[in-house]
Amino acid sequence: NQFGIKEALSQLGIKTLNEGTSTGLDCFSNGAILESFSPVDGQLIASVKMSTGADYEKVIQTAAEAFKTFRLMPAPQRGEIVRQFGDKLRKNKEALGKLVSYEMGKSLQEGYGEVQEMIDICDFAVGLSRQLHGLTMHSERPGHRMYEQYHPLGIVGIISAFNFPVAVWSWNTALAWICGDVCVWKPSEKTPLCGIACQNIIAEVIKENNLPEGISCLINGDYEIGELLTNDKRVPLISATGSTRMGKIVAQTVAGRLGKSLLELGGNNAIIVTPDADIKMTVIGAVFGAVGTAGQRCTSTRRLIIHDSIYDTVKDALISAYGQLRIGNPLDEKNHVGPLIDKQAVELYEKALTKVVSEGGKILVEGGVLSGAGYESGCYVKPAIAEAQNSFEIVQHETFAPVLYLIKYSGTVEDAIELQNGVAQGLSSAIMTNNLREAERFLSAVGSDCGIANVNIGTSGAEIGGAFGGEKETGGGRESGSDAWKIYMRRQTNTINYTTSLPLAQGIKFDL
Ligand code: UN1
Repeated sequence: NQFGIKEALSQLGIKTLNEGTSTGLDCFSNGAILESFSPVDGQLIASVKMSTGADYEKVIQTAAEAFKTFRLMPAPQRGEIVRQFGDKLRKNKEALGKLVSYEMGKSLQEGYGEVQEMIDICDFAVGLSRQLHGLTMHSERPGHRMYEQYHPLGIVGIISAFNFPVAVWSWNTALAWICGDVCVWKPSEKTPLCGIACQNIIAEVIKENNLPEGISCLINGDYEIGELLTNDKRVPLISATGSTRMGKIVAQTVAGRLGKSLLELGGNNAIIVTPDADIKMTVIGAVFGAVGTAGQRCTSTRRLIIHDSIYDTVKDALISAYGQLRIGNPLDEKNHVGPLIDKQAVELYEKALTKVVSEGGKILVEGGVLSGAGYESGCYVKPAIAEAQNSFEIVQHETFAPVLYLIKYSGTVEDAIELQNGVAQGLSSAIMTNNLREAERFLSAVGSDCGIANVNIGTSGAEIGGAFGGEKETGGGRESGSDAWKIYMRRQTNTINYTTSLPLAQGIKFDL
């Protein structure tokens, strides 16, 4: 407990055995026990009761009941609730950041960073609660007014992944709440305690404001409980973050009942390094992008597409930077890289390294699983670099681990862009160059095909103010900033006639 985990758990209301339900006032979970082990030290942190089908039914009814009143609360007042939530997050930033780091395994700084993203989206949402604007249009008919308005949608189902166990939930909820929706969250079964902690924080705000508890609901369990949510006609929007495999199932299920889905799926993000790149900046951006969160961000840098004229310089600089990485307990701020989420992730990492070699790749920085003192959980691996071809099957595939592929290009920036776009995913991308023509081409209609395209920064670390998401197999959804709020509302076009006659549109005459 040298890192204050016990205090953090107690501050966040985490017990040895937790109820995984709504705010806990009316509903209790009755399902099997889900144990949460830390990848940091392999210890059991606490357990959570999973939700049964009957629990799920109670939760949805509680949410539906809450929606009836919450949708009537003026949006700026809902913004005030989100403001109070942001304030509570500020007070709990240290404890929640620590829990994220301990349960998920990312570095403490990144755990705090994740909570900061939650605070930022709350601030963003508070402002937005006075700006849920529709347009007014000029009617073609005299004495008519036409405008559009946005109404609350209903219950928003949120399915989130282990890698951002708290932030992704808040990107959705902060917007959904100011929009007048209520939320039902199924967090990853790998990080259930982060879910309980968030729910405890918002439950306090809801109680202090005498609001119905169903505004924020939590269900814990595996894919089966997720399926109840995605199949449920009472849930008009499903926001799902995770693998492309999972996303395809969710998309088909939700489309089958003509519901809306917001998908944030896999990435296969590349940085193009042109002859005009600043090498020092490139190395910092690439190393953080590849080894930050132990390569488990959907925005992690997986591929570096490097011009052959500077290939060796970049390669040598990377090898030397990797030599300085300290791998170990992520709560200890002197370490750069923490563990992978679990042993299954370690296996996939090992398989990727074997596969890249079998396909003809060359290992430049040796990987491997660490053992011995401090590595007892068996989840710590060495970040690796391999020289590869973009066409390799393993390079085409997103491996959620710190494996970076170096790909050489010769010729022009167009050749590099073709490689960068030559994968099934389309989340994040970047170019390192001081050449204006190259940068602008990369950002043009014939440039990067990703939802995020950066110049002279890496692929990870998107800010809250922009819309976050990607194209192709990344799923097409957009969350957080810009006008991402619109998916959480239903749009209505209204035409009002304030005359005593009824002229028809399109000049149609219909005389009786
Ligand atoms: C994710 O990996 O699921 O841009 C989200 C970033 C973070 C969010 C990543 N702001 O890296």
